[in-house]
Amino acid sequence: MTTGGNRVQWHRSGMVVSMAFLAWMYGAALQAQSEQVVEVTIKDYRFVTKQSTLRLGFPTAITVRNDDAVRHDFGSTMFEGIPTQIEKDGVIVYGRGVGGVFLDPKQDATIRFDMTRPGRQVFRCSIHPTMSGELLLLSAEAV
Ligand SMILES: [Cu+2]
Repeated sequence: MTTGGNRVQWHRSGMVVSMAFLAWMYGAALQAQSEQVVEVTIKDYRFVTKQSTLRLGFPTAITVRNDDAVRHDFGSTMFEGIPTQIEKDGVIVYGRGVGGVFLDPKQDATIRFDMTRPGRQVFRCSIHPTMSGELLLLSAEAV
């Protein structure tokens, strides 16, 4: 993501943030049991992904951990235009147009959103262009 939009939109109007937060709380309360989780570990300049079958339209949490001693980036266009929540260091940021998250050595983060786009979703590290990985999303009919 060298040309993407704002990576994380820290500055939002308070009203948008609180409405979004309420919406998220509502969603979390309803669907805490059905969240699908993807685990991504960054090690030796590679993305190692653990995922089960991912269904569209379900709340999804991508946990990313940087096990390397250098800074990495988990960036993707899969969040484009989708309300996305990023939790890092106990701080939750919410926005649209999120491009991804930077991770310092040994840092982790959780990205939550609703999967809505089928197919292969690529993610990359903008700091190290050779690093990339992908998720495969199946449509509901294919499950
Ligand atoms: Cu990297």
